[in-house]
Formats: sequence, structure tokens, C-alpha cells
Amino acid sequence: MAHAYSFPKDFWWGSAVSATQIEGAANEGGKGKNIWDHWYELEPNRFFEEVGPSATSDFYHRYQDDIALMKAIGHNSFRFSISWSRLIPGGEGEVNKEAVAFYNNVIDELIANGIEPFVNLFHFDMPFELQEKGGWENREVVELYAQYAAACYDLFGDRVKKWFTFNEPIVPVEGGYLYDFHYPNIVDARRAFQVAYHTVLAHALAVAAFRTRSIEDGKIGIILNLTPSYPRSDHLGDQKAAAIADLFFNRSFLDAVVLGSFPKELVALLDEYGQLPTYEKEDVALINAQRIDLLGVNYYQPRRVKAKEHLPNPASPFMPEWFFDHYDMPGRKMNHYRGWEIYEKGIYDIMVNLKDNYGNIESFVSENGMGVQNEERFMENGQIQDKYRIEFIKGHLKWLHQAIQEGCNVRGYHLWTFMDNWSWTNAYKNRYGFISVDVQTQKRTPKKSAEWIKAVSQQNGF
Ligand code: BGP
Repeated sequence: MAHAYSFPKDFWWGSAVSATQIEGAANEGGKGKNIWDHWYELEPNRFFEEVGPSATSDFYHRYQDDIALMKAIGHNSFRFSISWSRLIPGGEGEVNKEAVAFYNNVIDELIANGIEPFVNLFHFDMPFELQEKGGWENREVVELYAQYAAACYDLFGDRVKKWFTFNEPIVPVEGGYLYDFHYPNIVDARRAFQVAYHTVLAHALAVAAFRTRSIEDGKIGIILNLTPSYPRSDHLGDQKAAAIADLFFNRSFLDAVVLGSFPKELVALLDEYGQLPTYEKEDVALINAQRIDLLGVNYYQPRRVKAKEHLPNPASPFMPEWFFDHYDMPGRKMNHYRGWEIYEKGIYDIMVNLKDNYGNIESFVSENGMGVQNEERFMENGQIQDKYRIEFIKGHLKWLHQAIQEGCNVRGYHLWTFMDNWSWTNAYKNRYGFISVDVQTQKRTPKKSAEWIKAVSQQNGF
């Protein structure tokens, strides 16, 4: 059957999750503590309804049934993360045999079900002991991360061919060091830039370690949350504001990992304001040499900005927001169930930018999705009728299709997320899955969108 929207052969259909958000078993199987376990002990009131990460979706015990469900809804690929503190409790030293067995089982089960494992090495979950040593501010932690990455390649690289060093590395920078929504809840731009810089360095070392191994057909990449930055108008002030927001929130990581160096304009700006992180001379060549093979793009919503209305007080602490104001564009389409804008064309703009300015690097949508509060209200006959999610996915797939027609090198689409999961301080507030999860009983029930994506994946289009 011919479809209005057909996707290239072997397109990757699937979804993404992260260890802390689905595994549960936080104190089982020899796992060490990570910053989420610690922060929840410290300040449970910072988490929605005071629900912490100890149990989440219990994938640790239910992975076989969950993988069977993935197969049933047509997945040919699936991204999960390895928990550093599970694999190497404390973040350095011996690997934990129980963790090795668990991840081996997950990988083998996926492959046996015809689902390609995409493995991410870090999704916001710093081992607590390493955070105590300064986390990403400490260069020693950068080295330890590279050792952890190397251990993962050696343990699982015979079967895992798609590797990612980080998921949204800018989020721990923003959350932990600028805007206070992740541990360690520091608000200090200079330290934030140091963390960002060390994350890029850690990424480059992990890519270098990958390249010294011969992983047949192996690809190494990173997953970035790109937020296209749209100015309010064509006026120079608005345009400049958008360009600076783009430097901070997109090009900081994107240029470094794809082009091999930080944008000159960003370096000049940080230098002018005395905000440059400390670095070693030889890092420059390392970062330049270790460019990625494959880019995962997480896209939820754009960033709309305008020129500053009031100049910042130079005595106030430096923030990226010294250079732009956020702009609530009148009439923009909203996901009112989450409070985020929906702008489907953003995905197209991202991909065209990658084609035109980033060597048309091989990419895929590694997260896109629609969070909904109190989703039970859409339950009919025991199933969540999430037609809004189907429309959301369709809208983005149409623009993705357009980008592919125009020559963008896009290889797949993964939804955030497979099943409803615990999401950091939002805990279970926003539901994103194809599969609903009853948090009390852990019962899984496919939503309407699961049936729909099954047909789309099997027909490779719609
Ligand atoms: C992405 C993260 C995911 C997930 C998602 C939804 O940025 O990579 O880990 O949490 O956002 O977030 P929320 O539940 O806050 O809507």
C-alpha cells in the first residue's frame, strides 16, 4: 500500500527511556547511590507528590514482559541507559557482576525480539560519591567517566552497535548549576560553564576510547535536546537575542561534538564577561579530533525570544538571560496538558540546519513526545484514548518526512517514552508513554497510540 508519508527503508521506529526513570530496584542488585537517590532522601518535598526514584516502573524485574510489549507494538529499536552507579557502584573500581548480568539479559532479550539496542551512558544520574568529589566540576570525574564508558564498550560492544555518551548534557548544567531544578542546586554561571566544558571533555574522551576499540559496525554519538531559537521579529535586537540564545543552548554542545570546536562568538562572549572555564591546552585538539558519527535529537518545543527590555544590572550574577528575554508568542499552539508549546515545524528546521551547517550528519529523533497530566481522564473501556498524542506524533512525522524528502540524513523516530515513567522532580505528573502504567499495581496497558504506532512501524509510514 502506498502511503502519503513513507519513510526510508530500515527506518528506526521505537522509543527511549532512562535507567533511573524505569529500572527501580534502587537498592537492589548491588547498585550504588546516585544523586537522585540522595536528593530524594534529603528533600523529598522537591519531588511531585513526594514520590522518589526507588521503585519507578520496575523494569529491573519486568524487562522480559516489557520487551515483549515493545515487540508487540512494532519497535525495531529501543534506547535505554546504563546506570553508572549500578554498573560501578561508587563510580570507580570494580564492575558489579549483578549489573553486568542484568544489562546482558536486557540486550540479549532485545536482540532475540528483533529490537536493536541503542545504549546511552549517562542520563542525569551521577554516582553520589563522585558528586561529593565535585561531580563534573572535577576533572578527575571526567577521567573516571571515560573509564566507565570503556568498561561498557568492552562488556557490551559485541552486541551493541549504537552508543551515546550523554543524553541532554546541557540539562544537568541548567538544572544543577543555573536554574535549581537538579541536585546539587547551585546557581552560579561560572561553575555551570565549567560543568558544561568538562562534560564535552568527558564526551570526547569517551569517543576516543570508543575509537581505539574495533566495534564492528559500531557508531558513537550523543543525544542533544535542540531548541530552535526563534526571534520575535526581524528587528536586529530580536535577531541578536535569538542568536545568543542559540549559542548558549544549542551551539555550545552541537558545534563542539559535530564540528569539533566551540563557537567563536560564544568563547568571545564568555571571555568578555570573565566566565571562561579553565581548560588544558591539549583539550582543544582532543575535542577537535573526536567528532561523532551519529546525532540523536530530542525535540519538545522551541525557544522564542526577544531583545531585552531592561538592561541587566551589572552587579547581579551573570546569567545567559542577560542577553535575551523569553517571548510568549500570541496565538502559539500549546499542549495545555503540560504547558509546553507545540511547534511541529521545529523538527524540520532542526534537520535542515543539520544538513546545511553540520555536514548533514546522520541523525534521528531520539525523543519527542507529549506529556499529559491526569491522563486517566481519557480512559474509556479500560484504555487511554490518547488521540492528541497520535496527532502530535503525526504532526512531527509529517515535517520529518518533508526534511527527508529534501535530503536530510534522518534515520529514525523514537518517542519519549515507551511506558509512563518517573520523571525527576516531576515524578509521575506528566505521562508520556505508549503504554500506561498503574503506579500502584505496575499493570501495563497499551494506549490507543500504541496500536497506531504499531501500524505505522509495520507499514513504515502512514
Ligand atoms: C526530557 C528528558 C527525559 C524526560 C522528559 C519529560 O528532557 O530527557 O528524561 O524526563 O524530558 O520531562 P517532564 O516529565 O518534566 O515533562
